[in-house]
Amino acid sequence: MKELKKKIEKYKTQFNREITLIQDKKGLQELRNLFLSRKKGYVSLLFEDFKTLKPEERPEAGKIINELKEYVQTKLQALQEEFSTAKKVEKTYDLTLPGKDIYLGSPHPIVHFQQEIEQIFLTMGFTIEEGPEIETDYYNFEALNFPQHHPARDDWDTLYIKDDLLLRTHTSPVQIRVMEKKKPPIRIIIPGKVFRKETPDPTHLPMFFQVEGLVIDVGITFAHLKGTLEYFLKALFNENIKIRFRPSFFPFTEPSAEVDIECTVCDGKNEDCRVCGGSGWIEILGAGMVDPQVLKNVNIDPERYSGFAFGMGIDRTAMFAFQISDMRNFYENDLRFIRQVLRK
Ligand code: 2NL
Repeated sequence: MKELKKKIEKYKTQFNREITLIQDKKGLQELRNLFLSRKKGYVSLLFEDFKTLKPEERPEAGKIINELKEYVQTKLQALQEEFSTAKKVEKTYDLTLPGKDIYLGSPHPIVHFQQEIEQIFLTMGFTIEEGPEIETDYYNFEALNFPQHHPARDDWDTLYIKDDLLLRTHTSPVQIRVMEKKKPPIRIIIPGKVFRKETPDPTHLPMFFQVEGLVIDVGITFAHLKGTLEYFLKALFNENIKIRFRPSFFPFTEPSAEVDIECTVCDGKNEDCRVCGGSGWIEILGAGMVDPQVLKNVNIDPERYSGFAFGMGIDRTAMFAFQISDMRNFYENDLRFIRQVLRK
């Protein structure tokens, strides 16, 4: 009897150890066979021992053998259920569902719009140039035909770093730098940041983006200017957009013009239109024939060469294109704004 109790203890310990090692249904069946198989299972063997016991010992022996049997059965049953529910969960996976979206970012609306502009000019054979954002008085004003202390400089609301060092107020200094280095033919655009001393409001910021363009060659006329800008504006807005040229003045071009497009919001039909103020036209570009003095300043012979130039605010134009009423939206970094696919 004592031996029987010891054996039962040993089997139970063995069972408890082995059940923790089971990985699958096959392992479960093997353990069941080891303990409960009718012929050679441990429980059956215990009942063989039972037969050798004295009659008075048998009731207690029978009880503890049966306890082990029940213990083994219950544990195996529980494990079996665990395996089948795990399998059920596995079956409920829908492998056709799309994965979780990982947000990878998107181009900022201004960057996107700038790239659209660049693409149109690249198609026309222009190249893209860049230059410094901190400039000298010479490149930002002097070379562009602004006389020293001339009131025209006041229109540019310049942010000065030192007497002779400033934040560029337009990207024109890059054109000057390119013309100093390269001889015509020149066909370039310069997109980039420019800076003005402005208090932020819906249509003004102290930093914004501009794109300027320059073409210099033999025999360039105002017709080339008109044709190029017409092609550009039709590609950027739409094929049927109406365009108008008005006389204007810039120190660095002569003659100069301002270029308007028909209001894309009201088509000139709403007297109270918030976008065009009821005029039906939106001012979009400044342009002109490069002043001969500017060509002289960079040692290009104005008797031999002529050219045209233009400038456009990227933020301002993007506001019309996307119909955004406040320029500050572009710089508030609200992802709900930035992530919107604003065009195409
Ligand atoms: C505007 C007007 C303009 C230019 C920029 C330019 C540059 C050189 C020589 C001559 Cl190096 N002109 N640039 C010409 C006409 C207009 O910009 O309203 N910009 C936002």
